[in-house]
Amino acid sequence: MIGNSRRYALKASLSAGAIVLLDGLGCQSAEEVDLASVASSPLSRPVFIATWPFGLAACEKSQRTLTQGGSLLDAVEYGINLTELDPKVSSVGVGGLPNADGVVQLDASIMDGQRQRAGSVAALEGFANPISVARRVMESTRHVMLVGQDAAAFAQASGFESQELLTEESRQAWEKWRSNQAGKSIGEKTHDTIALLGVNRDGQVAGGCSTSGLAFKLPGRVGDSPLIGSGMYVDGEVGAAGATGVGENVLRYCGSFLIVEYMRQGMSPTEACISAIRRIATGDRKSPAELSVNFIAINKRGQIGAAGTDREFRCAVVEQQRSLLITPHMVTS
Ligand code: SD4
Repeated sequence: MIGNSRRYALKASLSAGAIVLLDGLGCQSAEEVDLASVASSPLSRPVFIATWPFGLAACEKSQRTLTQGGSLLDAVEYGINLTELDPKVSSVGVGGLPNADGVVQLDASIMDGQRQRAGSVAALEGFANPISVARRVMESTRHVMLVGQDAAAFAQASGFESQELLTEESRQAWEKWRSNQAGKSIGEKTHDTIALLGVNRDGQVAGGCSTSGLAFKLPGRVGDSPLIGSGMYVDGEVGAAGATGVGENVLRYCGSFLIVEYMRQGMSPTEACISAIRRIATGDRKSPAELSVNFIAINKRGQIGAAGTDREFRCAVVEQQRSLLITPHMVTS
């Protein structure tokens, strides 16, 4: 099951160009548009793009943060915080589905294209906003990545408050999985990371991503999201990319870094996303439809792009006053 994104996507699956009401997304309305109609030239900066329909409220929060005088990094962080704190999103932060032991372990990363700074946390337990902890790692240590119990100790020492992340709903989902799972593999379809990328008026670029990872994963498993260059990457001279899907299929190819490098070589953001998916499929000798890899990208001019292998994949874009829900380019064969 794909939980939130599929539910939200169904609510939003009206014809292209329609103004759709998006109950449960925390935002008023969005225009559903074809990728082609918005991806051929740069949008009006500042522009934010995020994975999945729940990314719309996050992008709107990012935009508001800039309008209210916040920095681009604030915008990325506070936008993602909104999703992390939404217990209805079962793949990020509070309410995220737990690992096989019933423990919620979160991964997140943030990156600033101004000076190629980055911070990340992996397998973090007990803190609702891993993106904020990742930012703290970036800004107040000389390191990039902290993991597990030591990341939690760092968060505690940095003043973040710990809390229970398992909700009644996510606990019940875990109980159900546990009672049904004998002989079955990990539920690969229970994933929906938020990756959020932004370019401000001056063409500065930043990005972040946050996830509870694959539901019912092995304890200690780390996905692509906190690995700089895999789940997310920013290059201040080029643009940024982010991923959602099965992390194992993204991190073996440094998927987001690959997309940024393709853009550096002159590809549009969408072409770069498609090329990365094809590269993964070729390397794995599999059909793209078997991979569950989905990407968003933006270049520093404000041109956006997206491509994926999951039919339900959608992304959200906010530019100035417009909120858009976009069906990315599908790569299935
Ligand atoms: C992971 N890529 O941990 C994440 C999960 C995900 O959309 O994207 N979900 O593998």
